[in-house]
Amino acid sequence: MKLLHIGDLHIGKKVKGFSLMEDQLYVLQQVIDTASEQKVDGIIIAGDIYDSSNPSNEAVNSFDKFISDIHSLGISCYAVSGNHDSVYRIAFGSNIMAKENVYFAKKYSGKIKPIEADKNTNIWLLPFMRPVDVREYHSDFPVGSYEEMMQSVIKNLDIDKKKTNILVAHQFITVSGKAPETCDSETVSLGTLDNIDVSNFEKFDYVALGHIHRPQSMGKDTIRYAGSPLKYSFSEKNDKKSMVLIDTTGKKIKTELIPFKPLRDMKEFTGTFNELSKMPETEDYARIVLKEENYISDIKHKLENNFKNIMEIVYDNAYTKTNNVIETAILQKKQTPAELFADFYEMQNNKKLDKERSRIVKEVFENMEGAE
Ligand SMILES: [Mn+2]
Repeated sequence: MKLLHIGDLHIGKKVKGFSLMEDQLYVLQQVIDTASEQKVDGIIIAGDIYDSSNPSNEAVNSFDKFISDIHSLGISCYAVSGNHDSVYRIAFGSNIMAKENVYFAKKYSGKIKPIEADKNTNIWLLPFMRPVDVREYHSDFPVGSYEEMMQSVIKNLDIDKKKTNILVAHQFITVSGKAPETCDSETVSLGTLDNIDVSNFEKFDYVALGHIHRPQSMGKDTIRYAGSPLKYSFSEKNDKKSMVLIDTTGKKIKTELIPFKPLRDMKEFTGTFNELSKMPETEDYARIVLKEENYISDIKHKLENNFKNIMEIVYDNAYTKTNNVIETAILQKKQTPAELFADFYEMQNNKKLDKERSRIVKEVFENMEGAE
């Protein structure tokens, strides 16, 4: 079987107020084109289909077109919901659509049956889950952590080892405690709370993961985050987004990364105003790092001749450098709001807050606390 693995579409996502719908339709079309060129048998969508559990009409309409296009190719679709999706809304009509080989994972209810993708291949669809979603169905197993949740779910699967088993999941996976490379556009919890070690997936021949937006394998080639099809933050400016082509026909599963070409890239441009205004015109989403000591009025407007889609402008100069140092210093100290204000006053005015002013500031903060 040949399958395409994608994930974290976040259809309907806005970045810095820009709708990316046109960019999203552009990359979804590449999925359809690749599926057709490569003659794949199905497309796996590993969660975060939408950016919101209550997606906009436009987002729903775009996804509807996408699954209709997949269906028109005469191939299957295997999709799960992510932490951004509503599992109930994603699974709406799933029994009916399954008759047309469009499969959506339902809310977990204690038992999962595989989808027999062909006579040798079973595909297991797990929606994004929290321990609370599983606990009531597995009272015989401790389900405190995400790891225990996954162990109890997998323990309960009737895995036929003679077949190729593919798992689709949307979770935070680690390799012996090592976390995947994350970026700013994901919603992941801090710490080790939702970690699930990769060793729990030994029974599967391929694990199609979603959740992390940077494409990467987890310990071995056949356990992968597809990554998002587009950059959704400037922390991803150097990322190469791709879909995974999986071939299960040989003895060993083969994977190949097929790059996405964005309609507009997301890039950072650094320079003085003079340098920037000599740069070639671009439609790419731009973060401008302006190396100017003095502020330039109406700068966005002035730069828009060259940069058609400016998402962010920041100054890199002596003032912003010291400010960053000051901000970090403030964050490291534990101070009351009144003490913080006194520090700020001193910074701005080069003299200490006098007694009378201190009294007023203290009173203001006390009143604010009282009002809460
Ligand atoms: Mn995501």
